[in-house]
Amino acid sequence: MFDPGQEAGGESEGPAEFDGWFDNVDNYDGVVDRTGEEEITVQVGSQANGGGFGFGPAAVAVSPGTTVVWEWTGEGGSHDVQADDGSFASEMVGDAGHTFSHTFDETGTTKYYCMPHKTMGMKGAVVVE
Ligand SMILES: [Cu+2]
Repeated sequence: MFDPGQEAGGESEGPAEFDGWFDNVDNYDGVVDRTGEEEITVQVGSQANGGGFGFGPAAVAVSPGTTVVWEWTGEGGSHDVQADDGSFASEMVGDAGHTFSHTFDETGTTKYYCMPHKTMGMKGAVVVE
């Protein structure tokens, strides 16, 4: 029979709900507040998840209208940035200094990941509030 194990309870440490999205993301350290800025930068290929396989920071909060610029570190091989809901997708590249940007106009949470390293924990989220 199915064993529910230790799943009872739950975390409620903030307004953002990620439904386990960050369970295997070892550089997730809460939602970093970057609200009130027109443009912010998130690193692609931060040291995490056993190598250069993280987004840094993994989760950020921004204000509506903010442009998020993902900047490749050149670590961890080739990466991409793909919205879990399909709302944006970058090309797959490995070059340090490459950038991809997306402007978030609507409030809500957008999860995203790197396709080749998703199962390793290369995942992030942008919370627009
Ligand atoms: Cu990657």
